[in-house]
Amino acid sequence: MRRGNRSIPAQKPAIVRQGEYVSSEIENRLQGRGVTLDGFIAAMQQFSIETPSWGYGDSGTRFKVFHWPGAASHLREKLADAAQVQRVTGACPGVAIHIPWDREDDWRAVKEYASQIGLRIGAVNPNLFQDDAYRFGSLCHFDKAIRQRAIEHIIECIHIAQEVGSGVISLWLADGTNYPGQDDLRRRRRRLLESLQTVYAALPAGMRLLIEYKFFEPAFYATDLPDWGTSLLMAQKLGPQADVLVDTGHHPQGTNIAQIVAQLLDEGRLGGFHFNDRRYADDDLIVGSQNPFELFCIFNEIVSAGAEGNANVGRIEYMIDQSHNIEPKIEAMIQSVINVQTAYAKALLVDRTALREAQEAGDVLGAYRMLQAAFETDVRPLLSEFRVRQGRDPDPVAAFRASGYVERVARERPASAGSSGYPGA
Ligand code: LRH
Ligand code: MN
Repeated sequence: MRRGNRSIPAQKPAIVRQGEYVSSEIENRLQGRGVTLDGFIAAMQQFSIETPSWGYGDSGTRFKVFHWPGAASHLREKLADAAQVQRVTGACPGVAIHIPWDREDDWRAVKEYASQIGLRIGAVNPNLFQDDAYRFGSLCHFDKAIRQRAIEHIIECIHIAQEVGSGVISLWLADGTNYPGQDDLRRRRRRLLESLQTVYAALPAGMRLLIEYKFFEPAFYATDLPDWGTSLLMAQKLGPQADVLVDTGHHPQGTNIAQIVAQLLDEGRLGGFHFNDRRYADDDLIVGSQNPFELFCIFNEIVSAGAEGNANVGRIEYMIDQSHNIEPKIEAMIQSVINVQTAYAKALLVDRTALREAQEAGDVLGAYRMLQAAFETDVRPLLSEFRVRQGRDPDPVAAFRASGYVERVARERPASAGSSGYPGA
């Protein structure tokens, strides 16, 4: 089978019969919770998550960027790697891009190349944090000319999105101040709103603007978009095409992100997620690798709202935003997709009727145990069954390792072919 200019060995799905993975005992337990195997499989089939182009290139910390042999260094290599993740998981046909890290001359050719290898270009991320001009901010800068420059970059990204067939602009601002008094916080807020209104007016019908927040870094006194409330207020002032993006690494320690998700769903303004995990700050580690119960609670809020017909649930953009500084990048992405599928699968197994009864009977621990029972259910057999029914290997990581892709690209791709664009890479 040929894809682009490289032959990818045909995937020999392991000879596994349908229904082999899910014993009748498991199926009965599901039934006991009001869940059918077919219903579970159908829900998993509808779930997809975007991978970030920047997760395939070299990345690091301010201390060091380690170069990974064969790491993708430009968009087509990043897409080729993303196609591997899609091949073994079937859950991530979309790839988010970052401009200018992924800038190309012919976006139609990129769209064509992506579809040839079974992908589509997802969210377009403007970059308003790497230009010298943005030392004091971009859309909040006190100099109107700098704000205009930033607005023009976002409008360029809107045009790129139109060319590649993407319906999402995913905007994060590094804007903020480092010292009290450095700038007037109310005037910055008004500049931000005015700038965003100019951007919003440039959005074609149907295109969404997702407003990401982060409580600190690189600003260390005040960040102009520090929390979900500020992003929500801006989205509400702008209009229905603007929503809030929740990056799971962007909250103060101890924040209950599941509650933020519940609130945004109830407001109908949850635009999407940048999934990753952290122990300390914005660590951008593999989602679900440090606190899988937190991720489960987030999906529990989404499934609960969906079960009650919440319309916002069908409009959530699921995306991964990570940097793989020491671990193999493609395998890390596959593991991330598996971890998200696992959290979602467990949330689908909550007995919602019994949970509601326990909640409204004040049965505190009874209600808690409903979630605990779902979280502690080993969903691997169910996910294996789901993958086998799609003609895929039940174990995506094993399937990828068996492909020899990593060894081949390490041979084929010139060592320092150029920077992935990541700071310091
Ligand atoms: C900022 C952020 C943002 C991206 C960047 C790569 O911390 O989460 O979403 O633009 O990481
Ligand atoms: Mn992010």
